[in-house]
Amino acid sequence: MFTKIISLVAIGVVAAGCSTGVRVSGLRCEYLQNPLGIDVGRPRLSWEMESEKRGEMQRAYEVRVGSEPGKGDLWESGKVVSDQSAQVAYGGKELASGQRCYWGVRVWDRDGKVAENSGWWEMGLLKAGDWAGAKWIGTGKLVGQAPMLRREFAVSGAVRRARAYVCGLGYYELRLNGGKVGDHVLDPGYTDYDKRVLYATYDVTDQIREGKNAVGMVLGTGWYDVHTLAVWEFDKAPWRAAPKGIVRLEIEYVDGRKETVVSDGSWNAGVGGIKFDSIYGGEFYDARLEKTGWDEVGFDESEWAGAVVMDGPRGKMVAQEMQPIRVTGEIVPRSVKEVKPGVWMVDMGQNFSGVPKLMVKGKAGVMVKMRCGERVKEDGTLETSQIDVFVKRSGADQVFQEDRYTLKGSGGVEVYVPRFTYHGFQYVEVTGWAGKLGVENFRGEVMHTDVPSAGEFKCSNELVNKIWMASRWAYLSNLMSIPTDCPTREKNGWTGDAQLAAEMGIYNFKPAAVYTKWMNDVEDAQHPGGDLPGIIPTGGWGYGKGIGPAWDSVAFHIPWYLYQYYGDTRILAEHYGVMQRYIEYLSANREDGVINFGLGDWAPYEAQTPATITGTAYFYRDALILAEAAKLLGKNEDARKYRELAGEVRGAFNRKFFDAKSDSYLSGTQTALSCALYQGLVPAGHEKGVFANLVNSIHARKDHLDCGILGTKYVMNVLLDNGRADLAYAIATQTDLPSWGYWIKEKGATTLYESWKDVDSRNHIMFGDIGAWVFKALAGIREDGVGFASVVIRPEVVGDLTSASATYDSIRGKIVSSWRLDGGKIYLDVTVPANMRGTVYLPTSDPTEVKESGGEILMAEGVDSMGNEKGVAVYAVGSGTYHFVAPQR
Ligand code: RAM
Repeated sequence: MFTKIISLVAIGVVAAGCSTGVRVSGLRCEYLQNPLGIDVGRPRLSWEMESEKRGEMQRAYEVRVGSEPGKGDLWESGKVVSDQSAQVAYGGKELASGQRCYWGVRVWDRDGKVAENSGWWEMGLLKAGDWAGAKWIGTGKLVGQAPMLRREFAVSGAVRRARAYVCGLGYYELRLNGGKVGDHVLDPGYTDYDKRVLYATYDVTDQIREGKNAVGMVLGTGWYDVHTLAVWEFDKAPWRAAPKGIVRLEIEYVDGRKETVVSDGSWNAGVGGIKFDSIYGGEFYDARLEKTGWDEVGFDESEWAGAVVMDGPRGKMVAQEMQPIRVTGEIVPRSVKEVKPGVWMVDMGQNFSGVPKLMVKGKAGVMVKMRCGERVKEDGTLETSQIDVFVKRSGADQVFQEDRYTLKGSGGVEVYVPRFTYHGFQYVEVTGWAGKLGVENFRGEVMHTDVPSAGEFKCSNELVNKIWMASRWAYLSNLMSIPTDCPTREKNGWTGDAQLAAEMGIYNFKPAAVYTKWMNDVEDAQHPGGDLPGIIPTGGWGYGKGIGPAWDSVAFHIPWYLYQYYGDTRILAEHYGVMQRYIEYLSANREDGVINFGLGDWAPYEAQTPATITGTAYFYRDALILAEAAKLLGKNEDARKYRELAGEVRGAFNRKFFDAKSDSYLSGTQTALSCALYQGLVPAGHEKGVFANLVNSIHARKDHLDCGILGTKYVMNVLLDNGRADLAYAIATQTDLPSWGYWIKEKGATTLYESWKDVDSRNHIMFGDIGAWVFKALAGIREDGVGFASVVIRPEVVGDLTSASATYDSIRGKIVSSWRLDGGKIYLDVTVPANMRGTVYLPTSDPTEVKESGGEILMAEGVDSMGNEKGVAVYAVGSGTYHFVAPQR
């Protein structure tokens, strides 16, 4: 990327007045904070070192793991001289099911000062035998009201600790003594239930009491029992069966006795208010059928039958080691209007994934219908034709994103939140209510996999801020235990969309645990011959030559990003076989050295790029990633073989598609040119020529993109990496077709769309890499090395921008880059966390005039990145906060 690297100088200057204490924070186990239910045998630990001191590094660490806080009886790493602070694998005694492990880490700084901190993790149920006695139970009925299962049990003494291990398919809600257990919704995460089934672990110590207790479970259909029409035939999924659940409660008394309560034939089964639930359709709830007190002691079960013991799913039970889906926020509607007599429209003001919440007071039997969607028609009513096409096409008489609530007439305000469905929507069309409705009657419950935020961004251009914000909403709306394409029409784990959005996700959130889980799903989905489906999980649809490498490459790119951004080599090791089988599959299916099948630059504007170009280019990148992974894993023979294969593919690619005379690639589109550059396929000496052609083709479009989802990611990154961030910025700030700004300005978008012309879904993330680009380009925060051992801060001062700032919570700690222009000067504030190095590229007209924190500057030199750029001062820095001031360029 940068051809001239400046010699490093160690910087150890202590800014006056700063505290110099060293601290350790951010302790994680398998990317999670103090997790319950880990079933990885050797969990990996990470922490962050903190210090205000410049140039601070971790000289050594020591990890102790014990059965009690402060003890090291399970493992002591000893003092390890290393700056490693992530992916440190537990190396002690074999751990048992349910075992609580307390760990502490100690770090030594450069002066030998020590800091420490502690955390814990708890093992899940490691062996199938741990579920002994627990049976899968339900009502045995395929379609009908949501099953409710209950049982009472006695607790004979003071409880020291209690755990609930639970899974309910498709979805469950577990209840104890009248209250919900945990805060998960739409649990468990979606998997191929024939391969793998996720269970959750809850600490229920506080919900259990001495004496009589009641446990209950409600089951939804979810992805396990798709009984309504689905886009890709999930109603025929091989795993499909009637809802069922399994529970194991483990109670430990203060006096050491242990007791377990398990789901079995002794439970009773009934039904209540949920009359219908469907992942696509919605939920119907009749409050008159509610069974008040069913989850409490003393409920009259005389009308309930015995629970039916059922065959369990075929998949193995594994711990759900990722953040669950939660309700993460509540939206107050912007307006509620009567658009036609009796037809009310609720405008949430934000497109998102979740469910509407209804709060009304009225007579028993009144049914309120809520249909959710992303658009309204001219007459003000709901428009769903862009998202319910597959239902309409089939002619099926089926509801879509529709919730119904029938009042019980309690006399008070009745509150209804659908439990076993979710929708993508901004608008809710409400009918069936005779009276007036207002903002006070509705809320929007925002739902998604609850990944912590990692990045914040802000700049002086409001449009760019809005695009960034829309990308975040689109990403989260499409993170529902798997990355999805849209929260409406499909809700599917489209691999191409996920592959393109992964870096955006990593810059903005902490999705490593979700991706780790989803890579298992990818592995589960692969055919023995290497073929991968376009949607994961799949019920069988999407194999063969229809989709192809641009989508399937997710099996390479996501593990590689986890390695690059978090230093995760285990993910490469674990899924090495998937990559290898896929590469062998592509090798066997090339024609004349190239790939002639699959999807290409999907959802283009006008220019069409042959899929053979982008597909073959992914083949090349994938072979290289595999070769690199092989090298890292010590498989040298494989490394050589796949590097050679990559070379062959590169040769074939250029032979077939490259015209050396014009420095162009077949079709000459922005996507073709940027693809060759982005994937590193351009023959040496021709990079500048191809790049010039790309720039010209962008100018020919009046500085607009003319790409689909693949080209959009390539063009923006290639421009940035070749010194034309200004042109990328011009593209990013357009407001006419095709552009992100068009969606924002013309359509009032609050999420990203599926198509430039806005004819499809309004909540796709596949054009979303812009949400990573703003961090890389405008704030200039770029990973440099592996796992942020070092960072490059290289803000691009472009266009009308007068300021930009971002923070990024990397695996090694928080990075800050913030700049502003003022009075002919550029002010740049940079924070590099302890245990990280950085290189700062400061744009200035005069590198000799740079001041830093009012003090002497340590090193400045012009850098030449493409042989045509001057006016950048470059500093090698250690950790610390730096305030640069320099003449504006
Ligand atoms: C659509 C999906 C997805 C895309 C595929 C090819 O059905 O919504 O975004 O990856 O097509």
